[in-house]
Amino acid sequence: MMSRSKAALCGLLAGLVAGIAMTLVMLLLAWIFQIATPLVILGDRLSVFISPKPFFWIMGRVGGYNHLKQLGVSSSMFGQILLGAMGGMVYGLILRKRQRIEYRWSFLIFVALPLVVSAVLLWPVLGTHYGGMPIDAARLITLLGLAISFLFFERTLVLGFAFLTSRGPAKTPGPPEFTPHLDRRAFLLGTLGLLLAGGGAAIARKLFRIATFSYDGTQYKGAGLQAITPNEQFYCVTKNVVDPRVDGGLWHLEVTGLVRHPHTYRLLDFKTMEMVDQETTLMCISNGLDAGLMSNAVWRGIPMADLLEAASPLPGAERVRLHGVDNYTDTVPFQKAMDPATLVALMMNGVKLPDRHGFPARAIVPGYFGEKHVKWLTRIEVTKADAKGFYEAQGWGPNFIVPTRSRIDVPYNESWIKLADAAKGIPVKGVAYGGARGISRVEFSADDGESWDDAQIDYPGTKLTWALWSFNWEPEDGDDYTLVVRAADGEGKVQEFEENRAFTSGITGFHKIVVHIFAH
Ligand SMILES: Nc1nc2c(c(=O)[nH]1)N[C@H]1C(S)=C(S)[C@@H](COP(=O)(O)O)O[C@H]1N2
Ligand SMILES: [Mo]
Repeated sequence: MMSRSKAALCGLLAGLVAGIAMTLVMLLLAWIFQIATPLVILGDRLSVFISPKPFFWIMGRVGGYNHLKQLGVSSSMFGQILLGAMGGMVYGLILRKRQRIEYRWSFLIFVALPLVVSAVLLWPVLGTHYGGMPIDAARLITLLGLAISFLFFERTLVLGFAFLTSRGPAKTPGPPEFTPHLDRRAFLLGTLGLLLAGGGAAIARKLFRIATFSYDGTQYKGAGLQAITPNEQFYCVTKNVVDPRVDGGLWHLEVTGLVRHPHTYRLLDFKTMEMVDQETTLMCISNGLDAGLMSNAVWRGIPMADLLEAASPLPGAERVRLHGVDNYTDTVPFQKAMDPATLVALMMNGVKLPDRHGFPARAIVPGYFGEKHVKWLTRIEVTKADAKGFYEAQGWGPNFIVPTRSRIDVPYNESWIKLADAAKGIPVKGVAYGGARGISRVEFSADDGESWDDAQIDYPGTKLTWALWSFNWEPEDGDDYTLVVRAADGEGKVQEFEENRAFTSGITGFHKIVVHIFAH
């Protein structure tokens, strides 16, 4: 019988290599078939348990959402390889006592058991497929992917361990101890592990290149801002590490839940349906007073009410839960879903939705924070009052209606401007947004809100969009000025700092900048 430490060590090495092989398989499944793996959906699953305050704290500690995602993926990767190595060690110790384990036992322990455990733990996020497979099919595909990955782990472990510890050619009888023979085998298996790790790293690099890190958090603001945001510059927020790139043929849209006639639409079905064009502004709930997580586009789509009515909602329908193919969900009140301005949008500024903005379909819910505008929409589920979505479960809200906000885009904060250059006035410009209430008035102050003047509305937009404003400011002396803007929504209500509004319902207040006018 081999020594305990040797059995453990051989198991550890075989488990380590098996863990690496399994991770490589997962990366391949993600890269080739766009299958969801624990590397990313574990993060989805866990993040709903972190409420916004600690979430921001952690995000601050690791340096932003992108770093948090990278940390999540890399720790999942190292975690599962470590777990694999430990599993291998246990396997080695058991084998030492039993000489051999029947296949059905190793299958049970290293394939069936992890499959059941991960199915239970990851159940709510299994219905994910980055190629746009419908949720129920995606759940099966994800499970299949897990089964294949675990099978690779099990085979690599069992064969690797046998390779390390087998007696080798019949001519060298006796117990396998640390012989040159074993050393060579350990070296070979270790080399295999390194090769697999290299392959994994290569695929991880490919995935990294198409990951969302390069564009998640894109803002739109500042000089050059246009009334309609060009698609390439539209702000972008995503929870994903790699965003879906939906195959229009695989994808479909379901209308389910509390309805008499559930319905499934294919992309082609929409070709013959009546569409509306609607300019609508979107703003993220976490948009800071001076930030640009806000943009405006013309969306073309089908009123959600048309799809809901065709399905005949049942009594008790109080909310509608919208599902993306990326397991993202959010809810809106049933009444809001039935509002004629709530759309299932298929086009953005005259072209089909860009992938990162939700191809082939996204929800447009005017006046509600960006969260509700679910991208890569694949299911519209009519539900009862207590239904919750991804960020709602995290603890955002309870108020998701955009409060009136305004921003100064030009000049920039901390600008230095010569008094002589200000003789003809300094153009001050910006945006104002009143949710789905429109903007009726914008006022400007150059003295930190002591006195106010009416700004000019250059682009009024519609009730559902921002307005663009400007003011020709003529400072008389060299001084430091605090410029402030405030807007009134379409109902005449002036924007204010809402003291009792939780930050999880979006912040309120006034955008201020400091401009230095100097005489010489
Ligand atoms: N499926 C899906 N929809 C989503 C998200 C997401 O991560 N997945 N992010 C939401 C958030 S937080 C915002 S602010 C908006 C951003 O939309 P945009 O990237 O098209 O500007 O999409 C929302 N819809
Ligand atoms: Mo957002």
